[in-house]
Amino acid sequence: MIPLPSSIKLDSADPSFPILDITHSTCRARLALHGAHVLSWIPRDHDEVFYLSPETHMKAGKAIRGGIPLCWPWFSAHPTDTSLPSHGFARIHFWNLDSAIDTPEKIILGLSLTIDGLSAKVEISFGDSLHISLETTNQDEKPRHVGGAMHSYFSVGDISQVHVTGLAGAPYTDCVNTITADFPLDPLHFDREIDANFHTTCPTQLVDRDKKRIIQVEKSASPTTVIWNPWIAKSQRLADLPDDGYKKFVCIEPAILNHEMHELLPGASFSFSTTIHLRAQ
Ligand code: TA6
Repeated sequence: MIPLPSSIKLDSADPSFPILDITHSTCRARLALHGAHVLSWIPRDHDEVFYLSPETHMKAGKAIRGGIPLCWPWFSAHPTDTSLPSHGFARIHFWNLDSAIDTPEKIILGLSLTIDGLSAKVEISFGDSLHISLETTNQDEKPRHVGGAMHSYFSVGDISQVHVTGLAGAPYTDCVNTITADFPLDPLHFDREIDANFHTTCPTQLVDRDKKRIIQVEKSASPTTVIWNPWIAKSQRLADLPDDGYKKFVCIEPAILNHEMHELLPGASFSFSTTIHLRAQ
């Protein structure tokens, strides 16, 4: 383990599953080296931003339910080999912690993972806002196609009191009802399972009237934003989510879907990123 600044402690409650505990003047946060997975981010003067299932696995090889799962180097099912893990390798492997820097404005962590001829480097900045940039480099001798997503589970006070704006007019695919259309002008409310891919590069806002806050999700280099809430039946089917878990989160996911994948020539790199801001409503 590299030397850590005093603002970062290694939570060794489970030595087999290292978690970094961050206490900074701007925020508190927690990150698991497994998946380079943001578990928690509590900006100064705000409540917890992310939902973490009380029934999540926290062990090698199992995806964590909540926080920010990094889906890489593909999103959802692999485009050609369905025997490969859904949402890729990143979230089910331990990443190397390469750097940990404490500045007056933020904590900056650098982590890396190399697997199957592809190298990933993620930079995560915790401060008054949260920034994640995920860079892929093709270490293979042949061109490779790469996609992925930042599958953020945003904590909400009451699902009936939230809506998402910023999607007006965006072409979208409703994956539950297999409908493709342009999204209407009004906000997206949650009264059923929502699993939809919005073709937009615009920021989206999660407006939470219960918590009296607006979470703004900005992004770069990802053509799609996925919105997901499992609702009742799917919550009951997911073993790592309480039956009423759907009431407590909305996923807003900057994504590069399989049909949008980048072709990386040998040695080439590309990055995509997200920045999350909060403001009182
Ligand atoms: O959020 C989009 C999605 O692909 C949904 O279809 C749902 O499966 C969700 O990801 C969770 O996936 P996971 O593999 O973490 O259960």
